[in-house]
Amino acid sequence: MTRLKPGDIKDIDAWLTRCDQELKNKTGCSLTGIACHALDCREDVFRKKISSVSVGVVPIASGQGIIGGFSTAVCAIAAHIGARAFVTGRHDVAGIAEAAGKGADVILMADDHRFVALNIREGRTVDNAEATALGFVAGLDLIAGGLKNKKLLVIGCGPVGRFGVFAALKRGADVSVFDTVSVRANRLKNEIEEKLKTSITIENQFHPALKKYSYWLEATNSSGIIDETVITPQTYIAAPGMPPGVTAPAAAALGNRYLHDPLQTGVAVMVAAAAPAKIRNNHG
Ligand code: 2YC
Repeated sequence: MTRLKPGDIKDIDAWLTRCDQELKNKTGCSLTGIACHALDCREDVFRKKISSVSVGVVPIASGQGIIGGFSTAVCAIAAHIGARAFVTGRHDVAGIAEAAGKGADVILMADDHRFVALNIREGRTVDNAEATALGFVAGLDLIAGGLKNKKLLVIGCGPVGRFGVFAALKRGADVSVFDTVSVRANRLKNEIEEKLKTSITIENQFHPALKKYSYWLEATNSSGIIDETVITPQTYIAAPGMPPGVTAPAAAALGNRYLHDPLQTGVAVMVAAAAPAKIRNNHG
């Protein structure tokens, strides 16, 4: 799992104000709208109810330790979609106890291995990898005018790519996958056949594959693997991968056909998905 750097998240507050406009230009939705689209819940009802949800963000000092600005950024995103969010003064177990003592319904915390939203009332956990995949596939669905029957290439069969395949299949996409480690792609193909009784295609060569698809979910931890030479006017990319797999010139060439952020989409979907069921279960 890629570990964010303070430099990746230093402008979250500024970005959040700018992002809703950018997202609306691209998808027609704000960050809250993307989260609601990802979870198939009505945004108007969600917006009314989310303010009743208390979210405690707990810094975790284990392993490689606390990332400067991480908890503050996570808290700002949770507040931006309307939750009552706070960062605990204490970290680790003392922080978890503090959050619970302050009435948090949901606790957000990340160590070196997992980043989860834990609903302590319902005993439910939402993982950042699944939430990120749901959010970026929802965004791609919006910028692509619907993924149903569209051929989609998922690049990277790690946790985010794997959840991305499930999310895209659920939206009716015709999914293919590529991974530099072929056993990962094969394992995912077998899992999809077992669990969903449907098949996905494995692409074995990266650049020849890119030429065959207009819709890509880039979910790798490889920097700069997609440059402007492979971008066409028909290319649409949702790119949760960190560090960014799409170069700056390629992102400029894509314009509104490109979605990427280091944390916001995943956290917005985590908070929405971890919110009490009465808030989410108002299907659009
Ligand atoms: O500040 C803290 O509490 C640290 N323990 C946070 C560590 C986060 C490690 N994970 C990452 O940097 C990213 C996540 C944002 C999503 C996947 N990896």
